[in-house]
Amino acid sequence: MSTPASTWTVEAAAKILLEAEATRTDRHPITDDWPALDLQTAYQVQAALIADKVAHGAKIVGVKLGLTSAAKQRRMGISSPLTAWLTDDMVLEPGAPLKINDLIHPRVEPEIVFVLDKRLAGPGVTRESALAAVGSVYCGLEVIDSRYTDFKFTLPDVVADNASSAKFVVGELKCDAGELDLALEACALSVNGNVVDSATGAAVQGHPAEALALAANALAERGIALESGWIVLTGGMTDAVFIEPGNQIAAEFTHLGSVAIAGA
Ligand code: OOG
Ligand code: MG
Repeated sequence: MSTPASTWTVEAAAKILLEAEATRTDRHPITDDWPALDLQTAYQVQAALIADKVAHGAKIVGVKLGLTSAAKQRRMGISSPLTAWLTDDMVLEPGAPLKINDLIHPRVEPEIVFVLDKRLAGPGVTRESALAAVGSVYCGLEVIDSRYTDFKFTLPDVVADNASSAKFVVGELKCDAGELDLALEACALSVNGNVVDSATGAAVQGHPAEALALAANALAERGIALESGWIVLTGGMTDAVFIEPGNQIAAEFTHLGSVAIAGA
C-alpha cells in the first residue's frame, strides 16, 4: 500500500526505511510516492534514521562515502558521490561469517579504509590536508544491502537509505598512509578463489584522500566535522558482487593485505 504524497514527512520516510531493514523487506523507491524528496530532505531522512538507531543504543563510528568510483556510478546510474553513517552494529569482525538471512540481498565491495587520528573539518579540505588527519589505512570490504528492490533508486532515495549500509569488515593489517601511493594501491576481488574484478585506489576520485576531503567538505555544509578515531570507508573501488551462503568473497591488495567474508 503506498502512502499519499501529502502524508510524507522526514520521520515517516525514516520509519519506513528502518522497518524495511528490520523486517528484511525490500520496497519501491520513496521518490515513487514522494517525488518532492530532494537531496537536502533526503539527508534529513538519513539523519533521522541514524538518530533513531543511536536512540536505540547504536554508536556512530564513522562515515562512509558512496558512489565515488566510475564503476559504482555506472552500475547505479548515479554520477554524484554521497556520504552516510557507520555505526558500531555494522562492524563485522574479520573471519566472522555473514548471515545472509539477516539481510535482504547483500552485495560486497572492496574499499580503502581510513582511521583518523585528528579531527577533520571542512570547508576547504584538500587531498593533502585530508591525508594529514589520517592515522592509518586498511583494506576493507563493505556489505551493502539496499532497502530498495533490485538496488534501483535515485540519488535522494539512496541518501535517505544511508547509502545501502549494512556491514563492513576492516582488514587486520595497519598501514601508514604516508608510506603508500594509494592511487596506485591495487586490489583484486575474488569470489570462491576466482578473480572477478580489480581496480586501483585511483578509481576512487583519483585518490581515496580526495574522497575523504569530499566527505569533510560535504559534511561541513551540514555543520558536521569528522572526529578523531572515526573510520572512513572511501567507497567501492569496483562494482559490488552478490554474496550467497557458502560463498567466499575476498579482496587482496598490493600493500594493504587482504580481507575476506564468508556467506553463511
Ligand atoms: C549505494 C552505496 C554505495 C559505495 O561504496 O559506492 C557505496 C549502493 O551501491 O547501493 O557504498
Ligand atoms: Mg561502499
